[in-house]
Amino acid sequence: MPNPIVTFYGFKENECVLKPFGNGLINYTGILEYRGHKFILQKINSTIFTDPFLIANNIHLLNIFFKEHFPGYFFVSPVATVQNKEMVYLPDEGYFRLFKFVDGSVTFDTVDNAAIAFEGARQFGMFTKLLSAFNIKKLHITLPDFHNLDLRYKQFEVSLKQGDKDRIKACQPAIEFIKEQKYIVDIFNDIQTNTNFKKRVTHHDTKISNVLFDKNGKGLCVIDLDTVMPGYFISDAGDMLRTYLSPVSEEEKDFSKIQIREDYFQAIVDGYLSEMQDELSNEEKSYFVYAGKFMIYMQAIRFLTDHINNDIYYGAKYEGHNLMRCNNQLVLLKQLLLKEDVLQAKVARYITTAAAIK
Ligand code: GN1
Ligand code: MG
Repeated sequence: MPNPIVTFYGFKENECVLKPFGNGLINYTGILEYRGHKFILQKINSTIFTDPFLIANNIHLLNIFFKEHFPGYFFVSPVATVQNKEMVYLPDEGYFRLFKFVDGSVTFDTVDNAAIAFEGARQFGMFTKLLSAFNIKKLHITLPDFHNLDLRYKQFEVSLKQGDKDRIKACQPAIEFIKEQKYIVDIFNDIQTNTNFKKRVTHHDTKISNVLFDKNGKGLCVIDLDTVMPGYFISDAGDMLRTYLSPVSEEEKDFSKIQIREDYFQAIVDGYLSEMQDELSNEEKSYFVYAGKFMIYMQAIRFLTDHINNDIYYGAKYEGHNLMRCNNQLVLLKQLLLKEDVLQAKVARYITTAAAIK
């Protein structure tokens, strides 16, 4: 991608080398080298984020808050252009931003030891906790209804009426299983009117690859702040459970490798609550396992809906890719359901009064 965008940062285009980086599904991410310095260049997918300046504005506000209240917190903010802009729009090219590459940092696509799960969870917990005094009303909604499970289920139902007939016929078992688990949507709807649940600054994409670590496996910071919006803790805790509990990711085709590792569950709870213990109500904590069900189920629905709609959202690298991802997530969900009681017992020590366990 020869890119005139770099000239906005005062770089000489012919001295820049750009290579794709990471496994993000939505935005283009590249690593840019210029005169011995490394940067991350991202092009925002503006079909999905229809107003990327809202993202830039949110990140700007968070940066100001951290600088003022927690100057020691490591926050990766975009590099400003020569004209002091944090995002660049070029009519024929799109929306871009640049970050300094954090030297010595590493990322993981899967979690290979429980200490990494603890650290990842601690980082996301810290992010929300430090922002507890930030007024959530100031945040723009970059993706309306992003984690609205009720709406995701309705979109799935619409796809069953309007989507690809052959694909629908060929994935009946997945459709049936999702319908059978609809109680997960009902619980979400109850949460929305439950006064013991609070909306906080929520990351909404807490997969392990969104945490930067140092070479010794210590968490440095969280990245990918495009979906930071007001939300419930079940979004963040749930996506950690979805992506740290199993040794393999949503891309794994050999489902026999999908497992729920109990010690990793404990590490996520301990890591997240090491920061969030005093923030969450007892009732919220009692939904920790539900959080995993919520996010795995929603991700399965999103992948299946996309498969039925001919892969218009996530795209597909091979025929049936999104159906495979959906089935992978459904196996993960089934495994979680089998261990629900054992896992819930691991949260109990954090619940100080007799809150009902969900
Ligand atoms: C997308 O693009 P990426 O990989 O950061 C998606 C998340 C999903 C994830 C599944 C805006 O995230 O919600 O959990 O794929 N982001 C958006 O891998 O839809
Ligand atoms: Mg993301």
